[in-house]
Amino acid sequence: MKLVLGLGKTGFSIARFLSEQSIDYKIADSRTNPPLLSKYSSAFLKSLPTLGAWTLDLLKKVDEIFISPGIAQNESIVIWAKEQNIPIVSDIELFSRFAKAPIIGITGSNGKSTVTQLLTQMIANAGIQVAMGGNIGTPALDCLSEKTEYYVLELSSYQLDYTHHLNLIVGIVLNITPDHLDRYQNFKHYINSKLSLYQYCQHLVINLDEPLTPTKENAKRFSINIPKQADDFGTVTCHDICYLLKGDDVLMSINEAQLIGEHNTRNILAALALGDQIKLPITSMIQSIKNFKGLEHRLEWVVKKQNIDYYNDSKATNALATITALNALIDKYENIVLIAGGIKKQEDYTVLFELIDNNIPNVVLIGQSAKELGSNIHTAKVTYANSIEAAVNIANTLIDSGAILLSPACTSFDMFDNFEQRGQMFKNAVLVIS
Ligand code: UMA
Ligand code: ADP
Repeated sequence: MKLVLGLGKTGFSIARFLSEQSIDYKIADSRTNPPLLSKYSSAFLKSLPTLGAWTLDLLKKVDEIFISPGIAQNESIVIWAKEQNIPIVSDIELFSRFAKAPIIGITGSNGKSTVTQLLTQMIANAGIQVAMGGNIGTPALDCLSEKTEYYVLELSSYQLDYTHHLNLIVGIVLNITPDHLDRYQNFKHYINSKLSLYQYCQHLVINLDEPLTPTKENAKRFSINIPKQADDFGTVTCHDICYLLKGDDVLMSINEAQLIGEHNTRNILAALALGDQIKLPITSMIQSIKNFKGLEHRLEWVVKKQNIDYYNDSKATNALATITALNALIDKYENIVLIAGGIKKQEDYTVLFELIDNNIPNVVLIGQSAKELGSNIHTAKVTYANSIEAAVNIANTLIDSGAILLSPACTSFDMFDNFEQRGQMFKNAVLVIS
């Protein structure tokens, strides 16, 4: 008997898959009302879920556990299962047992979704059947199809922690910065979790600018700098224009891409190196880069109205993400109004405050942390607003040309359901401006 732990997207997809395979399972969630309960109950009447606090009873007659990534390793059920030597397996490992086409794995602290999406588009543009899933939103098992020629999976450290067997044709660890430290004993454990991806790869892609990545032979390499070897991807800046390079060959000017910011140049280089490892034609990859609009809510250009460009970066829920967005726009615009605020994270915002004071004339603050953020901004003019619509209207009165950027550096839960709703409401408010 298998035990499925968690009744979110992942647990649901595992239950559906096991049912289709006629494999006996039971399913449990520590929440009394997990998000997919009603959907599950109407689809799989035969195996009713056990809800509420974990009990030892759950492990009776269980020979293998399929676990959701949201369940931490220090949960009692995980500790008991380990004591009883019951294997604990991620949906990713289960997926890889059944996937017939090659799998590409993408992990890292930042940029995973952008690179996953761009690479998927590159593969599709080359006329190859490709399926995309994992941490990006669609559980891997929901992607399984006989027709697929490549799978592109975004992998979180949570998923990697419960994965011990995986066959990747190529994989990448994009970058590693402190994250999820509530789930890991320390940063070193998080680093090891991310780097574990490389042990599953036939071919590797390495970011030369990430010092935490060990050098590996036979890896395809990229860096924001001039390539060191003929096969490396990199950039060169000539007369203020940045060009993408493979070795000495100029591929395109970065101005031809719709993605902006140095972080996105790195993401593009990563996608190129991954695509090159599976021998996608360079010309078709270049076309995909030019066509790629990026992901919603990540430094997403919304519209230009009366000389003002509006950007929605609602996904920026921490200081570093907002720093990244500002750095991408500061060189492009003389006048920027930043709309920020929400629930502040327990992290150091000093660098963000300095960046604002040195470069941004106007800030409009919303949400629970507005006053606290405002008290740390000294040079920029700070205005407070009590809704996103009011923030947009105030921002509009502050400049005649330039950019208005929503990049909150905070989570959204004080005023919105999630960052997606915050971004959508920002866009709605922008679009009604006359
Ligand atoms: N939970 C319980 N009890 C349980 C099971 C879960 O309390 O029995 C809680 C967890 O602590 C967590 C939440 O429920 O806070 C959701 O966990 P889950 O594992 O049920 O989540 P799923 O709905 O299955 O979604 C997961 C990923 N979520 C997490 O890793 C937390 C989704 O990534 C992923 O898109 C989906 O599988 C499909 O693969 C989301 C995410 O936030 C976007 N990922 C983190 C990130 O990107 O930083 C890692
Ligand atoms: P992830 O899926 O890893 O969360 P996304 O592609 O969704 O990453 O991007 C989320 C945010 O992370 C972006 O809005 C940007 O602020 C930041 N980001 C994206 N790519 C990078 C990168 N290569 N390096 C640093 N920060 C990045």
